[in-house]
Amino acid sequence: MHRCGNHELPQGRPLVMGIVNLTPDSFSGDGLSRDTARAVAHARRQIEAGADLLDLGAESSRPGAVPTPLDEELRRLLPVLEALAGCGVPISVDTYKPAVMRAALAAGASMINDIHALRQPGALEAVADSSCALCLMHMQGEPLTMQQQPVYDDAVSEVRLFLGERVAALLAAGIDRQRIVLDPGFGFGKTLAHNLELLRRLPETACDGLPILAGLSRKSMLGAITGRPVEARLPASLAAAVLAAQRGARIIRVHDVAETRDALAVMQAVAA
Ligand code: 9MG
Repeated sequence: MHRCGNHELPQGRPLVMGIVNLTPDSFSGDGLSRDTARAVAHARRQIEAGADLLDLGAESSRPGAVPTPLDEELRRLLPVLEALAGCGVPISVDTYKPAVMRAALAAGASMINDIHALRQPGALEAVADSSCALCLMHMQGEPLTMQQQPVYDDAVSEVRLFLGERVAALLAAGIDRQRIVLDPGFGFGKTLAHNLELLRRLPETACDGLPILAGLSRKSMLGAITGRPVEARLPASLAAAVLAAQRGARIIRVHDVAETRDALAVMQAVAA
């Protein structure tokens, strides 16, 4: 991904995307839905800690989550997005709703991060004429039920096939491939075994050399491995970030920006 709105992204090292969760979600202990000033302050701290990009999300996508109405998603998102205009780093907005995409782009978003990979009617049209980057994520099912019984013959080839089909749909809609980033969607309709196989074989999940975004921070797969509750998964999240970066992930989506930057800096120093 070389195009991200008007922003130049740093080259030569994995990029860290800081999560700004604007939902009332208490799962990862970071929900900031009710207070714009607190959310903006959190976002600014993520930038000071070294975030290369921010990802603002105003609808929970954790397992079991129910959809958020459009007006509520916009109410949570827009004041924070507007307050962060000109903050110096590209802002990604995590949404699958075309109306939110349009509003976010009008308010200055440089990337759309879509867990539905632009499959909603009108989504391709909402982003086609902009220059924003586009993250296409794989998910089996919907957040409400996706973890009930995920099934694959071969998770890696099915994720790759899906992402390849979505890339073809974007190219057919006239979208430049330089705008596209792919994501296997750790934890989205996957068992622990599926997630581990996807991480082991991460480079095989993306097609045509497109960049990969990996989101593993604090996820339940790390709880399943370590037995730790969500608030004690920082060491496991750092290990997962390094493993993903070593397998070529270009963007790592995390809650703990400074710690992840340090872990990746050690990895880079050893690799040099
Ligand atoms: C919104 N969201 C939560 N987890 C995610 C992940 O792993 N990737 C992307 N792209 N978005 C995510």
